[in-house]
Amino acid sequence: MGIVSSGFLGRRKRDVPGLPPGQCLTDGFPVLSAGPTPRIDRSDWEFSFTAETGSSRHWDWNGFMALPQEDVIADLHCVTSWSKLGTRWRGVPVDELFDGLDTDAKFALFHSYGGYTTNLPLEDVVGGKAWIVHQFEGENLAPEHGGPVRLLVPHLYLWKSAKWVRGLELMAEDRPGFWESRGYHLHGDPWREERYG
Ligand SMILES: Nc1nc2c(c(=O)[nH]1)N[C@H]1C(S)=C(S)[C@@H](COP(=O)(O)O)O[C@H]1N2
Ligand SMILES: [Mo]
Repeated sequence: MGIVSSGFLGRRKRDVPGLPPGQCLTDGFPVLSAGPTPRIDRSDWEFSFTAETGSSRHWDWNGFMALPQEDVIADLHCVTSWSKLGTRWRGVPVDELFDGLDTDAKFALFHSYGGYTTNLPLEDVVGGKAWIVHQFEGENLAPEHGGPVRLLVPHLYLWKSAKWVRGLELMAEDRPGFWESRGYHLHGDPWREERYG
């Protein structure tokens, strides 16, 4: 008597460790941008952090590079269904931007050069879960992938990792960003397939 497991073929791909449901592996690094690539010189680049109280802090390139840096190995998961495992980045933990700041805010909105935005619960960007990165695989981050710096939030779908990031705004109430106001999920956990709605 033959025993046929109906899920056998499909299961092989899904059983790759680190690959969330509905995702396929890629060795390439697709570029997904909603508009043209902004070109920002490091000498012109500035990052602004505004708290829900209205108080703000700013970093220019040298100030940002003087913050503590970390090397990060991360798996990337795009909602369009590709995943890329084991990528290497270097940058500043988002936690460092909060140094000495006491906040009651529950949500964050990141702003990019070019106008892109993305919203996240604050608990998803602090506690060692998110970085503002300027190197990919040991090289300066290429403009099409978000250089000079992008946000990296690897535990959520990649649309949350805002390229060309230039600001962080803390909010008492949640406000949808670019893709979130066009039907993408407010949270975006790839392990729960929080893709849309
Ligand atoms: N500023 C900005 N950031 C962005 C985007 C964008 O269009 N503009 N696209 C998002 C989406 S949908 C994805 S999947 C990733 C793609 O990053 P990559 O082009 O480096 O692969 O960037 C995210 N960050
Ligand atoms: Mo995406």
